[in-house]
Amino acid sequence: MSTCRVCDGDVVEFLDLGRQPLSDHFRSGPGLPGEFFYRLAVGVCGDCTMVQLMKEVPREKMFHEDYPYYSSGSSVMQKHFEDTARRFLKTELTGPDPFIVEIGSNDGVLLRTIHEAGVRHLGFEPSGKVADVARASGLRVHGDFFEEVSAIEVHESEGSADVVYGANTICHIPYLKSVFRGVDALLAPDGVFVFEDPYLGDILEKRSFDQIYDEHFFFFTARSVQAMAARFGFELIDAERLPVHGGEVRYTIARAGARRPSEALVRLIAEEDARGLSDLCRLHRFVADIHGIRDDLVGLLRRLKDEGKTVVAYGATAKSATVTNFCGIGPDLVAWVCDTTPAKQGRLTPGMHIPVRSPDAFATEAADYALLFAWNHAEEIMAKEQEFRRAGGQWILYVPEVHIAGA
Ligand code: JHZ
Ligand code: SAH
Ligand code: ZN
Repeated sequence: MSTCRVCDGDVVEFLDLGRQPLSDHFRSGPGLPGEFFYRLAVGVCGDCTMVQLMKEVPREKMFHEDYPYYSSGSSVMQKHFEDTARRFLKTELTGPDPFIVEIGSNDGVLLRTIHEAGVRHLGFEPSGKVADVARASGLRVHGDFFEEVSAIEVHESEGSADVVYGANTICHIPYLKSVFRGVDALLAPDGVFVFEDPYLGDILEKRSFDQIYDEHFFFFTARSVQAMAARFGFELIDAERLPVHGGEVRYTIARAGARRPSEALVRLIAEEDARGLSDLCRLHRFVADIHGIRDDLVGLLRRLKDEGKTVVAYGATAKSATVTNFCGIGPDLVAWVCDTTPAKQGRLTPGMHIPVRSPDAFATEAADYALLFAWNHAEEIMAKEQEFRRAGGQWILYVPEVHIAGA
C-alpha cells in the first residue's frame, strides 16, 4: 500500500515489473560502478481512481544536465507540436500581450513556433543540454523544475499566463499538488492549463506496458483528471484523444465555472465508465496480458537465435528499458540497437547493456530481424527504412501482441 499523491487515499498495488534501472541512463561502459536500480510497481487509488507508481525515483536522478531525450528527433512529433502551437496562437493567445508558459519545453520543439510568431513565452526545463538547444534558437528557458515556488517567482516577474502547457511532462511529476498550486498562482482568470500524456485507455487496450517506467509516474484517464482538477479549484473542460506516442489524451483545464465542459469530454468519461478502466479486475487482466507478451517475445527471440538469425533493435527508447529488463533481453538476444540520438550512441542501454549504434549500422549490416522499440514511430521509421524490408529484413513488434509486421 502507498498513499495517493493526488488525494492521500490508499493506493493498492496491482503490477510489479521488478528491479529496473533509470530508463534514460545510457552508460558508457558495463564496468562502471553504481548503476541505480529500484522496484517498478504500479497501483490504483481506491478513492480518486488515479493509477500511479508505488514509489517515485528522485527527480534529479532522471532530469539533469545529460538527459538524453530530444523531442525534435521525430519529424511527426515536430509537426504535431507545430500544429499545437498554431492552435494556441489562434484560439488562446489572442489578447494584447499574450503569454504562454511551457512545463518541460525540452529542445524547444513547441515554443519555436510561438517565438517565430513574436508571442511572449517561457519554458521551464531543468535538463541542461536539451534546454541549451532551445536557448540557442533564441527561446526563453528557465532552468528549473516547475512547482509552486518557481511558478510564484515567475508570476511576480512576468505576470499571469494565458496558457500553461505541458506535453509528456505532467504525468512525470509526482508532486502534482505543488504543480496545481503553481498553476493557480500563475494562470490568468480565464486562462487554460493544457496537458497531454499517454492515456490509460490506450495502454490497457494496446497492452503497451512499456509506457510504465521511472519517468511516467501517473497514468491518467479523463475521470481521474476530472477529480484531480476539482480538488485544486479547477475544472476539466475538454479531453481530446491524440494518436501520438501510441495514444494520448490532451486535457484542458480552466478555473472552476469559467468555461463550459465539451461534449467530447462527457462522451469520453461515459466510455471510460463503461470500460471500467480503473477497476481492479480490468487491471489484473492487463497484468496477465503483459506476462503473455513477455513469454511470446522471449520465446520468439530464443527461437530466432537457435535458427542462427541476426536480430537487432530500432530506437533506444526509455520505454524499452522496461521491456528489456522485465523480459531479460540482453545482447545475447538482441545484438545492438540503433538510434539517431548522438547522446545515446556508443553507449549501453540501461540495465541490460545492449550497445547503441547509429542508424548507419542498420543500413550497412543487413540484419534478419529488427525489434521495433520505437513502435510509436512505426510509420515514420518504416517509411525511411524501406530498404531493410526490400533486402529481406522483417520487423518484430510487441504491441498489441508479439507479431511480425505485415506477416
Ligand atoms: P520515443 C521519451 O520516451 C521519454 P521514449 C519521456 N519520458 C517521454 O514521455 C517520451 O519520450 C515523450 C529514436 N529515433 O519518442 C529517437 C530514431 O532513432 O519513442 C529516440 O531515442 N529514429 C520524456 O524514449 C527514440 O528513437 C527515428 O526515426 O520512449 C524514440 O523515443 C525516430 C523517429 C526516433 O520516446
Ligand atoms: N514536451 C516535450 C518533452 C517531454 S520530455 C515532448 O513532449 O516531447 C519531459 C521533459 O520534462 C524533460 O525534458 C524533463 O527535463 C522535463 N521535466 C521534468 N520534470 C519537470 C518539471 N517539474 N518542470 C519542468 N520540466 C520538467
Ligand atoms: Zn487518490
